[in-house]
Amino acid sequence: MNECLFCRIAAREVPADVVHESDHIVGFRDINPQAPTHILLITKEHVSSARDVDEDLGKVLGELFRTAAHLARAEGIDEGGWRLVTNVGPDAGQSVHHLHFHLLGGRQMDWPPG
Ligand code: DGP
Repeated sequence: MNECLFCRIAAREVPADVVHESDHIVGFRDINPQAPTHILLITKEHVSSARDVDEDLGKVLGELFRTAAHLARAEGIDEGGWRLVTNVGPDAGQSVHHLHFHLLGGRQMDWPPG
């Protein structure tokens, strides 16, 4: 059995509030939302983090960015603005070692992040 939590969510072995699915990516709501909209976008293919992205993933990441923009419009956060962020490694606070992007919006955000 695959031990990766996000692989298991992508395979629908672990329940999640899925808001988008294609052949290559899945979007689902974060279990611990940090903003009114907090969606995680993951590649179905297991990649540990942005550190491990290779050229072959370029098309999938293009789709992921277009999906983020589409979901931002669908969530009604496009006008106010949104953030798309991926954490790599312990200093950034990466806790799940499967490439994912946080789509956050619906409130004023600070910069730099904490
Ligand atoms: P990061 O810290 O960048 O690795 O983000 C991991 C995110 O994953 C964190 O915001 C919480 C979320 N998360 C962890 N476990 C689950 C889960 O079982 N379901 C859902 N929907 N989100 C989860």
